[in-house]
Amino acid sequence: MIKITVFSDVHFGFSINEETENDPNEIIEEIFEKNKDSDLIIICGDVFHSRSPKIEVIEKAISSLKKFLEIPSKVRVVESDKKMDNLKIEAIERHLPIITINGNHDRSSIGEKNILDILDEANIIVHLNSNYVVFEKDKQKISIFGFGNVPENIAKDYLYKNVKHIENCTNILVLHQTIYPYIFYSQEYSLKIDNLPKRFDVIINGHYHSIVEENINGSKLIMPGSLISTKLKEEESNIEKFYVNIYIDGGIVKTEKINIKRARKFFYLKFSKNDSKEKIENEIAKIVNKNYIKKPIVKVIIERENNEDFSYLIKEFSDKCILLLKTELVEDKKIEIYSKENIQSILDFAIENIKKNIGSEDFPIKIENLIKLLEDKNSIEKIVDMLINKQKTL
Ligand SMILES: [Mn+2]
Repeated sequence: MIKITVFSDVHFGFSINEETENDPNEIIEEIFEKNKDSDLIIICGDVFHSRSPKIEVIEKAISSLKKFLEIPSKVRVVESDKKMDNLKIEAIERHLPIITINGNHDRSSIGEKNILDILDEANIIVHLNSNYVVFEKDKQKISIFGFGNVPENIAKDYLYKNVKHIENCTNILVLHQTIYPYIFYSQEYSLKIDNLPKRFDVIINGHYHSIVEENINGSKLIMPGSLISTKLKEEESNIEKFYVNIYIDGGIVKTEKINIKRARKFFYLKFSKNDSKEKIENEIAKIVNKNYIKKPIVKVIIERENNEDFSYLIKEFSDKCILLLKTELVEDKKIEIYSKENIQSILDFAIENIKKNIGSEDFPIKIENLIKLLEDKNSIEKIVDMLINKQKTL
């Protein structure tokens, strides 16, 4: 049996404050402790939060990933279209291989070296960029084709042009793209669940920060989700974090999602201008007064008509959560909302509103006529005369 441990969107280097700096490292530690019997590790992109991370971030990432390298490799390399010297092959066959691809965050421009290429050269990872590697263990062969992130509009064409399916293997495709209908934040996509390449036993996709497991066209589609929350928007709130183990035995593929205990929870609360301070405090307390392994991140958006200061909330809850506060100024507009059906034209809407605001009874000109006259610049004199009651009718 071959066991592959898959996780995604580590985002090394992303942190809200010092307290969250080690979140990816602690999660990887948890994954490592529970999966020392794995044969392969796959990280599906966004290993780093930026394409040129700071030295300190790289160091932290290496110290985290290095743990896996203490585990002896149980696979051997059968073939690959990736340029690999003897040292590389020796490294893969010496310690547990970590396969990576680029995400949109750690992708570099064409021809430019990238941090994952450097870690590959240092034999810490096996970085795939439109390459495949066939591994073998106990006479079972699996081919992994890694497709690093490309702009969404060309993803489908580019993938079809490059993808390689290898015969007599269990075939795994690793991606980091938007796949419709799983849209995370960008609306752009060219890949859909029903136009993914066929004949792959497993398709693993990063990018989408929440777990997905689906069977499509005879393939298992898995999106493990991210290890940490980085967008901090509503769609990323209340999401449990997972990694996935894939077991391949005699060509039969089984997957298992495992909840990450040490993932930091993220909550999002939005209050309208009519919500009282008490309500806001109670709602926050309701969320934070539970037991968490790590202090949760709570983003609080408060709508107000004035510059009321809510920063005391950050202090008040500082021992229970990391509170991210945003007050949004909203104007108190007294314009009535008209449903579309009730408005014949923008002009009718305007006339209606002007009438209401100036009290048309005392106004010397009918508003409808005023608007008509305004269309003709030669009428200005006429309008003035009517307004000062010099002229009574049109
Ligand atoms: Mn990501």
